[in-house]
Parts: sequence; structure tokens; C-alpha cells
Amino acid sequence: MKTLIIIDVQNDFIPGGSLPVPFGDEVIPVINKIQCKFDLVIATQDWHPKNHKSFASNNFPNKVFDKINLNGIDQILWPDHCIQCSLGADFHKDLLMNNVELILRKGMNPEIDSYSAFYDNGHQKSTGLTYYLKGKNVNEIYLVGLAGDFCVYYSAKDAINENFNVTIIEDAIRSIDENNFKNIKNELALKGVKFIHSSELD
Ligand code: VGL
Ligand code: ZN
Repeated sequence: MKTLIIIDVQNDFIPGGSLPVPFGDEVIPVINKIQCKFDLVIATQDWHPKNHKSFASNNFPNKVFDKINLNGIDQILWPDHCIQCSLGADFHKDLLMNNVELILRKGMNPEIDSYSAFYDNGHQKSTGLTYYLKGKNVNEIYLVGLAGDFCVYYSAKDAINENFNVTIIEDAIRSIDENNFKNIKNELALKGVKFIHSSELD
């Protein structure tokens, strides 16, 4: 079973949104085009309450992109983003959703951030995704979406640890900091994550 996991292709992560990933909109046509090649398509949605502690606005006098310790875990402070039921939290209108079987929301607990589709950042609570996928006999996971250096990266690490075969489709991700992603790429490749171009999919 080949599964495509579309990570956080939401308005706030697209240029014009509150936490824009540079060129984030460019992943959309690629993701739309490849969906038919998968047995299962799921999408994650960053879904924060207004009082989420990953927001700089809830950590005065700290500022956006400051690093703090949040309940024992390193936390980058973000601009307010993907607030539940806001326009910014919506999937981009051009993203094809017809094939998406499961929408997995994450980041609802205000006390802890949740980059990965599988666990919160403290690895305290599972989202249940591993059980869902294993229940469907999924062994291969392909990751696309935003941001390459945060939610895609953390999801890839967890997916490898959960013994899935993991591939990142490089032309279908964009990162907040592309240099950061270069280092991450080496780390993930050493862990066994494969990197391909969408044109290599059969
Ligand atoms: C993300 C930062 C904060 C992401 C989510 O989707 O990569 N990044 N929340
Ligand atoms: Zn977030």
C-alpha cells in the first residue's frame, strides 16, 4: 500500500499567509498531479487554539522566532498561525481534496507543539496515525507539503521509527529555511529516508 501524506498545505503557510514558507504555493500543482498514483491519500492540518503557547503573542515579552523552553521542550515562537476555524487554517483552495480519505488535525493542545503527523513534540501522545496506517497494511509512505524543515522533517523521522518505508518527494516540499533543509536531508538520508523527484513515481 502506497500512501501519500500531504502535510499542512494551508493558507497561513503559503506566501500571503501569517507564517509563509517561501514558494510554498509551488508544491500545489505537483501534489495535485501525483495523487492518482497512490492507494491512499491523507492530509494533515495544523489546527491551533488561539491561546497556543507556540505563538509569540502568548509569550510576552518574547518575540517571533525567539527560542524558549516550553514545558521542558525547546520551542521556536511562531507568529499566530492556523488558528482553528480561521481562513489561514483552511487548505489552499487550489489543493485537490477529492482523493483525501483522512484529514488529521494536530496542534490542538495549547501546552505543546505538534510538528509530526504521528506524535506531539514531546512524544507523549500519539495521533493514532501509526495504528490507522498499519490497520490498512500501509508500508510505504510518501511525504509532500509544508514546511520541509519542520512538519515534513518531524513526520519523516517518526515514520522511519515506526518502521515505514519513507520517501520525500523533493519538488513537492518547500522549507522555511532551505539551508536548514540541506542539513536535515543528510540526517534523514542516513536514517533511510529516500528522496525522489515526482517524475520518478511510477
Ligand atoms: C509548521 C511551524 C509551526 C509546519 C507548523 O507545518 O511545518 N511549522 N507549525
Ligand atoms: Zn503550528
